[in-house]
Amino acid sequence: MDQDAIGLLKSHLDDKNFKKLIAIDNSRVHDFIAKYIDLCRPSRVFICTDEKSDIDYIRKMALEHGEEATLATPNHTIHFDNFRDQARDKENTRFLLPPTYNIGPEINVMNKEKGLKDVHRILHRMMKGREMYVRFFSLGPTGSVFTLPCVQITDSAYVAHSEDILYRQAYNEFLGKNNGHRRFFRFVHSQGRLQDAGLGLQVSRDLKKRRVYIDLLDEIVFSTNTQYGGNTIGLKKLALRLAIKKASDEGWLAEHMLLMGVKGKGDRMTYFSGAFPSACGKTSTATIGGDTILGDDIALLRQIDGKIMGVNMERGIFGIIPGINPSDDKLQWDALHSDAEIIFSNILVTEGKQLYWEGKSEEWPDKGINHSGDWFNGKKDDIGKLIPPSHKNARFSISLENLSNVDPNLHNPDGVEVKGVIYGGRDSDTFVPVEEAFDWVHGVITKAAALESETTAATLGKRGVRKFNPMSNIDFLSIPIGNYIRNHLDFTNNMPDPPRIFSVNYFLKDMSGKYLNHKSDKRVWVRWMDKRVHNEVKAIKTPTGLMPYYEDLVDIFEDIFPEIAYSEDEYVTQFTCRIPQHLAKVKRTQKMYAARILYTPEELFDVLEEQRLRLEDARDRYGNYVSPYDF
Ligand code: SAT
Ligand code: MN
Repeated sequence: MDQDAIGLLKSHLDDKNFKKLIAIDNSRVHDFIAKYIDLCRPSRVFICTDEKSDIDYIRKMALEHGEEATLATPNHTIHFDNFRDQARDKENTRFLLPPTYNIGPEINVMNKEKGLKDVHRILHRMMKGREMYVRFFSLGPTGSVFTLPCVQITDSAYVAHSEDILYRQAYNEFLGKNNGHRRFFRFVHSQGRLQDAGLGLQVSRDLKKRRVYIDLLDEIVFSTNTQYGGNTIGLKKLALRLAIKKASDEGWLAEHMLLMGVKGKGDRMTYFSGAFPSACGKTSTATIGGDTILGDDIALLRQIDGKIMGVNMERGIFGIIPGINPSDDKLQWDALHSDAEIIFSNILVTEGKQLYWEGKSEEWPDKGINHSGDWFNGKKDDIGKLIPPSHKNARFSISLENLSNVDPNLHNPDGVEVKGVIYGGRDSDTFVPVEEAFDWVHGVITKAAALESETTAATLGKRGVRKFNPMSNIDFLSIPIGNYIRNHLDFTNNMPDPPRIFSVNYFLKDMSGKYLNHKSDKRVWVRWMDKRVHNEVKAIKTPTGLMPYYEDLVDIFEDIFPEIAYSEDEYVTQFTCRIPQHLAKVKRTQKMYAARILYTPEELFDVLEEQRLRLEDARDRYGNYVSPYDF
């Protein structure tokens, strides 16, 4: 054990906290904490165990320090982020790597030495006058082959509190015998200097010094001068980036995926994972009702005994709130109106500490307080844009146990067997609402590696721009994209019956720009996928994959939504194969991989070329827009 580290800890921690820390027999833990106490110079250090009293203390501090405020419902609190700190900051999120490393031009990399210097300079004395919170968690269920131990250091009680809702506590795991030198992911966060927002809430002020730096090889992430969860909650997207690298080294997958159970015939339960970019329907798919949820954002997958097993890396939802209403999102609506512990962020607080988010009801309130300060209907920002009551990326954090459809296997250390994998992006003009790939390789390449999505409010910057987003994971990829695709291709090697791959598109529009799907239709698509997995329905072979028959969809609609008459016209409009758009997409994808992607597997080009030929052949025979009845 490093005596200097112990000495430093002893001089900075009070007796009680020192004892809690020293009870962990892992010198890496002590060294890590000592190093960042020495750098950040907090006035106090709080070691948070899994005891209720410790967690209550964090909750209390979040209120006391103005990071959260109480609301009318007990256990509900509101948090604001700076008006300009409402989403992930892609620009300032960088992987720190030595110059010899090349992970490709699509990934934002910075020289490690330079980055460490920069962020260490920012962190120097950054916690002066503040309390440092130290928390221990497990990504994935504890006591499992999936377990990834983590330690978070932060001076934000909001971050520490959010993690309590979203992750599995693991101080007791760290106490376990033979911990020795066990490795763990490390996160260091400081919100920096603060300023007043509405309700006396304190928000990060020095956004120019906002950084999210990921030291990939040492498995440590730094985050400074920001509060938005996607930039600060270490165990979420910061950890995903580390997990992707680790998974790649060890032969498993860490994915930006939901995990859900779909109820089929009798009480059959079939598990699906699904990748969608942020704000493209992951959470709403996992909470559609009738089915069960294990996770809405990040899944870890392993091939074990010839099966693909999956777990949720998390145990809670950091969900997007605008648009949630009682008819489309009943499960989430009910949970949000229960007295479960919830942290809301960037939502309008009205008279009597009530909440209003956009889409909660038709009418906006006249006034209230939100992340822009005092708000009134018609308020504009400094560039003249109307400020809605809640930010488009306003969120809520809640533990999954509070959802009525939580799956009993949520914490099962073995995970669940994944039989189908879904890919979906925000695509207004190309893919049909649901389609199955011909096989694993075809799916990985044409549905996952070729995935594109129009940008949303989950990241800073312009919305609605079509972006290349393989496996919906591009924002988090920490390895060369070609290698990542190779890992997917190889993932089901030696499996006689790998999971089926499907694409869904909730955002398809007709030529006049009208959405062709209702929000709740996704229940039907999921049900169809379940039937396909169990070979209960046949499918139409088209150039891009296997599409549903009208009759099968009618049966499912009738079953789930007896009040809706699903017409043949609707079906044909939705499932028409749009050949020019598909050909353009193939071309974009070929070009992208040829020009910009490192280590693209050769078969990617073959599979795309085959798809192109099938499309051209169909166009020659049937024209540009082909009804499913023609195939
Ligand atoms: O911003 S987060 O990455 O945490 C949430 C999301 O965008 O999926
Ligand atoms: Mn996400």
